[in-house]
Amino acid sequence: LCEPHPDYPAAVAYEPSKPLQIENIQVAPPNSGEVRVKIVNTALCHTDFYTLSGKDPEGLFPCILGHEAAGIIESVGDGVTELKPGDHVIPCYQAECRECRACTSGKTNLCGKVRSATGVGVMLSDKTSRFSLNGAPIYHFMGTSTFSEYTVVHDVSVAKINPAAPLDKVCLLGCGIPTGLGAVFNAAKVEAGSTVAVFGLGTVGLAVCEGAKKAGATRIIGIDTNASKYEVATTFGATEFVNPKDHAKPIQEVLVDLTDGGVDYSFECIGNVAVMRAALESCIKGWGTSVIVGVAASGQEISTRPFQLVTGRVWKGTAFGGYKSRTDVPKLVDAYMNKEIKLDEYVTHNFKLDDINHAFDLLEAGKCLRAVIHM
Ligand code: NAD
Ligand code: AHE
Ligand code: ZN
Repeated sequence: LCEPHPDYPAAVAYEPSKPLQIENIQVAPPNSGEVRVKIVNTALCHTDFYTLSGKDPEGLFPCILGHEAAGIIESVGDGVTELKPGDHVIPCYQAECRECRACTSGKTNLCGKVRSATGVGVMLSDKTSRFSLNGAPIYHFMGTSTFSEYTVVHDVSVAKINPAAPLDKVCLLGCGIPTGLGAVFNAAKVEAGSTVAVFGLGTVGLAVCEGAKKAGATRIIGIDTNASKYEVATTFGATEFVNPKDHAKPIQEVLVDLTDGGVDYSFECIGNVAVMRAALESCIKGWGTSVIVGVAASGQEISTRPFQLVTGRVWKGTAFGGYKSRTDVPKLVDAYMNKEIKLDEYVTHNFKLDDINHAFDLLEAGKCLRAVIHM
């Protein structure tokens, strides 16, 4: 199985803000501690758009983007014992080695084992890429690079899932939906009866709405500058909406007035540092907690008056909703199979890999939630 591999299509990002190019690339066999995965479906997340924009300090070009996918193991490298060809998997940008200080702390999902390599677009064992085109290397992205029919990932970054699960739906469990749900359950720990504000009603924000509803929040206020998001957000649990464009005063003042002093929990799901401040300052004095989920561009910084924190508000953030990838992603797949969480409702478009640039255009224009690519 680990023989030289014929060429297979991938969408290559050659330069910031330029359309991806479909190329037949070479994907080397997996090295020790690695697996080669045939990607069946991949979706696009706003973070792919962010890195393609050139604003990600870890963005390297040429690279193969993509980190929200599902597929089947094609071959495994030496020393890989827990995965075999034929296993259905979700590649995860958060690894889980179960051995490092982070994994054994019981306090975080931010495994440290392969992060130094995935941040610079290579594999850990030899610090090189498995992707090339006519001998020229192409960088990996987030340790996943799922906009390719074949990809190579570290074995500690692979969640093995129920083979009965539809890959064109559970691919979404690679990023956005666990992030939103986990922001509610793991980061904020929203209680029944809470008032919640959700800034940004893309897939991540809608998953926050879904989680908040499940947690028993009674008011779920959706805030988005794109009013076309409100109707769908209602179906995910949002109970009311505020469009910042309809108000002359700062949005935090609007929310404080609407909620008798501020919300119990707020979530920033956009990646805008001014909105992060507004989300914090929308919280109630004494206990209000604001969770940063959005990813802001290189060089951006957050600020607020320290008095906001002195008076009891809490500012925190979350990556992948705090979920441990290999342990929790299979459980989320089972939750979907048991109809306990939504996935189908987030898929607004389906495309072939050749149409991936159109999917990027729709995401940027706010006209889609998740576009799923069928390889
Ligand atoms: P998306 O593009 O689908 O949704 C963003 C939403 O924000 C859109 O509905 C847009 O209209 C709205 N918006 C933009 N500017 C606004 C403003 N000033 N005020 C109010 N609304 C505004 O994106 P997504 O895929 O849902 O991702 C959301 C964010 O979360 C991105 O920054 C992404 O990079 C980040 N993200 C973080 C994690 C993590 O682990 N922390 C995981 C996934 C995504
Ligand atoms: N390279 C980026 C990092 C951006 C970032 O914060 N990424 C999120 C995931 S976004 C998924 O859509 C994350 O989980 N980060 C933790 C990690 O270890 O990367 C930048 O801006 O520097
Ligand atoms: Zn993502």
